[in-house]
Amino acid sequence: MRPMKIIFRAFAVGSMVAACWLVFEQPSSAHAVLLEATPSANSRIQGPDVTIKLRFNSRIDPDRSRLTLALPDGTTRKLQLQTQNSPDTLTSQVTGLKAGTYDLRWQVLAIDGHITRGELFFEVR
Ligand SMILES: [Cu+2]
Repeated sequence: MRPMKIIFRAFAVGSMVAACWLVFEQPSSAHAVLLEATPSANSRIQGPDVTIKLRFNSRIDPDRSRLTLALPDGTTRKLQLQTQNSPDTLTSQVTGLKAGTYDLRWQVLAIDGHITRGELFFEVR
């Protein structure tokens, strides 16, 4: 009985590892991941007008994606997305930014139907 028990345990652990791999690895292959950002994370840039550009690893549905900017005073501003020059990139032009720290939040819908979100901080001087 003992060897059978060990074999069963090994099988159970192996199945769990396989299940985790399916849950965590498989869907992420087409999720939108941020590859490049302007302004880059934690950078200091010159205001008051800033061009925002986010490039992802997959095509983005601009109608179901949004950029929000949290201002130094704590309020948020929904950013107007520009017409896409490239299907994997979102751009926006922001004007009138005063000195301070800004939090750019993005939420995007990738072609596989999954939404991903993230944020990055930058400083306007
Ligand atoms: Cu996905």
